[in-house]
Amino acid sequence: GDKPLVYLDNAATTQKPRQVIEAISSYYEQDNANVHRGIYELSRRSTRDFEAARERVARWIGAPDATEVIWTRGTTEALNLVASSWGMEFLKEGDEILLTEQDHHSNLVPWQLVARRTGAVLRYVSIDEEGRLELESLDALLTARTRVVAISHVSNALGTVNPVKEIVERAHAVGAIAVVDGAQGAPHLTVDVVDQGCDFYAFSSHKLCGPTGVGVLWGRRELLEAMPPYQGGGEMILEVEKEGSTWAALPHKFEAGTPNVAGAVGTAAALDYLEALGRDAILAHERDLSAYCIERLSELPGVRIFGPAEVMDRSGVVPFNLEWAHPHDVATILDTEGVAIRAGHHCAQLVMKRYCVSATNRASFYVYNTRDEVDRMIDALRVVQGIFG
Ligand code: C6P
Repeated sequence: GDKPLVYLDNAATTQKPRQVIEAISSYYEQDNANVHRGIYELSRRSTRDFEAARERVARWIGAPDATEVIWTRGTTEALNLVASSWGMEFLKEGDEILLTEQDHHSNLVPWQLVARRTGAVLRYVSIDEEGRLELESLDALLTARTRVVAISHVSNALGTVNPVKEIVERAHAVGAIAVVDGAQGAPHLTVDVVDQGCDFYAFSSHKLCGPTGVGVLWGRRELLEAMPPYQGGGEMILEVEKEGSTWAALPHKFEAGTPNVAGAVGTAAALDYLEALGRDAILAHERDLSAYCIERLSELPGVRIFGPAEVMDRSGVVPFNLEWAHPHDVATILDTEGVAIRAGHHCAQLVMKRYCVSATNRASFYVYNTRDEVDRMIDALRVVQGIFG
């Protein structure tokens, strides 16, 4: 269109800074070779970049050791890895998996699949009017049969920042492991997996200014050691015999096939970029925009805003509905005004069901957004109001 773009769909994916694009093209121009295989200089360089990126990620999330950092295609694959490998090995009939109504499908469906195959039972933590997990119900839901508690650090459909540390402690108290979907956490909050105490933490590079198709699973060493491989292939074996094989050491046991080396390099560049901005500054900026957005939205008639009223309990995600216009119509008209927001169920249909809506509008902010852009969205919503209101 002829209107300058206002991009407010950062929870879906972020735009890429020049530093990231240049790191990727420079890798392809100068260092490209397969990793961990060649005996020649170029492959050593590629392997060095790939492993340095792993170290970079370890620092970003406070992982004690980079060999606990596994490259995946993204959050979705990371969570499927845990459910398939850990779940299929350690869950049995009657065991309980505790999920939440708040979670993204990628932290629900893999566990549903494993439950069907193992006979494990699914339980759900409900959410209150403001989109917070109902932690009072944890006492009843966490039992000696609970083996896994899977939660998100931050909800993509509500913006709620969850008290992960407290939930992890309570999961551990009954002997369950805690799996944290950090897709909306790692890009926005300081993450320290040791302090948080979780057993697994997953996130995607593309939501923190990095490239698509690459992400991370961090896992606690003892658990990763005890788990069988997720996929078989090159890179992940020690010795192959006709009857079976032995596995490579961590992290390679979980990295079958040629990895996304350029993706790893781009991820490291993205983390350097964000670190230079400062993680506290990023979160403060997002919260300022959320607060401003909520304030400006409240000027409109018939507006319903989802998620916690307290802005310190949310990140840069503002879901809202307008009584007088369907979210898909809102997003379509906003698009003609040059404003990109997301409308739909946000892969969190349990959240939609909880609030009896089929869809919501969602504005989500990142480091480069401004208050002026929020104003542009409000102006565009006035155009919608002129048509439907
Ligand atoms: N949420 C959104 O618009 P992938 O697709 O694997 O990179 O991430 C999946 C995922 C998992 N958990 C949470 C909390 C997420 O927000 C997402 C991706 C996007 O909200 C696309 S549905």
